[in-house]
Amino acid sequence: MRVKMILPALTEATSPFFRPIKYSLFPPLGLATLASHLYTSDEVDLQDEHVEQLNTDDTPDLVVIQVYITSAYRAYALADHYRSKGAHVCLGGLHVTSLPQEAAAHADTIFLGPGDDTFPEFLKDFRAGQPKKNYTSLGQRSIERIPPIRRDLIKRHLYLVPNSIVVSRGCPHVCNFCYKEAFFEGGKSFYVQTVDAALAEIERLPGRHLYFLDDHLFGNAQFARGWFEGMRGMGRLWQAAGTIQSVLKPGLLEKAAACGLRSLFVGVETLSPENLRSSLKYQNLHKDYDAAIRRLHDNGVMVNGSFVFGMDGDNESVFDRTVEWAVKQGIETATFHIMTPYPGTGLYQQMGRENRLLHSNWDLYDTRHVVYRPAKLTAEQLEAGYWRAYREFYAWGNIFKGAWTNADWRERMRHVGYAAGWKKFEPLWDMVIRAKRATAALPTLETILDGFGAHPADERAEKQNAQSLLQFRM
Ligand code: B12
Repeated sequence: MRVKMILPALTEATSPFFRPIKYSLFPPLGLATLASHLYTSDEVDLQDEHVEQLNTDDTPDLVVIQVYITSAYRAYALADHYRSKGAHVCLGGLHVTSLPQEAAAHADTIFLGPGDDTFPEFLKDFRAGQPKKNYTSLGQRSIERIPPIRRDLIKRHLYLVPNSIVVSRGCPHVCNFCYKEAFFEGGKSFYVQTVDAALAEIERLPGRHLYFLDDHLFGNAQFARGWFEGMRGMGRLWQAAGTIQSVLKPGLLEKAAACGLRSLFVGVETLSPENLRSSLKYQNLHKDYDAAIRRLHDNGVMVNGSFVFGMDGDNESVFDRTVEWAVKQGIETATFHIMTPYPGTGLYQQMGRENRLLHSNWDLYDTRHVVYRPAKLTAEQLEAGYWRAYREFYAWGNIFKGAWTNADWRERMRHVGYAAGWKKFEPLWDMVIRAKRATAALPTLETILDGFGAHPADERAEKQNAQSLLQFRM
C-alpha cells in the first residue's frame, strides 16, 4: 500500500520572507507514532510542510493528515486535492476532534481523540475494504503496548531537536483554555508509559539531547521517579514541561536534574489568583512562584515561562508587571500568548455564551491575534501589549538584568547564551533553516544546556560519587 502522511504547515511557518526557528524544532512525532501500525512492506512517505516543500503530484492509496486549528484550511485543501485523485483521506488530531463536522466534509474517515487505539483498528477495516467514516477513541486508553515509533521516516537533519519524545498522554489538570479536556473526552485523559518502555524508547535515541513534549512530565510522580532513576548515568541532557506545583514537590526535581534535566517549560500563565480561579488552573493557586523558580535555578534548570495575556482580570498594566516579574526572577526565556478560545474548550463555550467571539477565521487562532472581546482591555491594547512584552523581555538590557540575578559567572553566560540564542539571532536561524542545516546548531544548544561543561548537577553527582567512594574505602 502507498501511504502519504502529512503535517501541514501552521500559519506563519511558511512565510517567504522569514523562517522562525520554532517551526524547525520538532519532527512530526504524532504521525511517526501512527506509522508504527503500518506494515513494513507499505510504502510510506511522511512529509512535514514546516521544513520541506510538499510533493502533491504523487498517487497514494491512503493519505493521513494531522490537523491543528491554524493548519485546518491548508489541511482541507490538501485533503480535497487527494480525494479528487481517488485516494482515501484520513483526518485526525486536535482540530478534527474539536470540530468533527467541519473536517468530515473533507475526509473519507475522521478520527476523534488519540489515534493509538483507533488507527490500527481502521487499518484492519481498510485492508478488508470496509473502512468506517468515523473512529472515536473511548474508554480505557493505553500506550503501554504501542509499537516503536517509525523514526526512520523522519528527516532528522532538518530539525534542531530531532530527539523529541513523549512517554505519556494528556494531563491530570483541567485548565479551561487548554485543548486537553475536549480532546480526551469520553475516556482516560492522563496515562503514562511503563518505566521500562520509556527507558527503552530513550535508549533508542542517538546522541545526548532529548526534548520531552509531554504536557506534564511530572504529572505521575511515581512513574517519573522510576525512569529518572533508570536514566542516571546515561549522560543525557533534556528539556521538558511541568507545573509550578510539581517543581515544589521535594526530591522530584533533584532526581530530574541528576539525570539530565536542563530546562523546563512552566505554565505560569498569570500572576493573578482571580485569573487562575476563572481559568480553573487550581494547581497554581497559593503556590510560591518565586520559590519554584529559585528551586529550578538552584538545580541548574533554566526556565521557559509560559504566560497568557487577556484573561478577564487583566488590565493595561498586566504586560509591564509580568515582564518585570519574569526578569526579576531571572527567567531565561518566555513564551507569551494572547488568550485564545479554542473550539471545544470551556473557554470557547464561555465566550460563545457571552457572545464575545469575534470570528471563526481559524488562521488567526494562533495566540498572536485577538479573536474575542476582552473584558478590561481593547483588542488593540491587548495585541500591542503582547508585542511590547516580547520586545521588552528580550531587550538586551533585560537579558543581562535577568542573567545578573545569578551570582555565578557561568550561569550568567548560560542565561545570556540561551535567551539571546533563542531570540536575538533570528536572521542567522533563517539562513541555517533555508540551508537545511538546523541540526548543525544542536551541539551549541547542548553546550549551553550543560553550562559550558560544568553543570551544578554534574558537580553534585561527582561530589556524591567521591564521598560514597571514600565511605566505601573507610
Ligand atoms: C510539537 C508541538 C508544536 C510544534 C508543531 C506541531 C507538531 N506536531 O510538530 C510547533 C513547535 C510548531 C508548535 C507551535 C505552536 N503550538 Co504547539 N504544540 C506541540 C506539542 C508540544 C506536541 C505535539 C506532539 O508531538 N505530541 C505528541 C504526539 C505523539 O501526539 P500528537 O501529535 O498529538 O498525535 C497523536 C494524536 O493527536 C492523534 N492524531 C494526530 N493527528 C492524527 C491524524 C490521524 C489521521 C489520526 C488517526 C490520529 C491523529 O494520534 C497521535 C498519536 O496518538 C503540543 C502538545 C500536545 N499535547 O499536543 C503543543 C500544542 C499543540 N501547541 C499549542 C500551541 C498553543 C502552540 C503555539 C500557539 C505556541 C506559540 N506560542 O507559538 C504555536 C502555534 C503557532 C501557530 N502558528 O499556530 C497548543 C494547542 C494549540 C491548538 N489547540 O491547536 C498545544 C496543545 C499545547 C497546549 N498544551 O496547549 N507546537
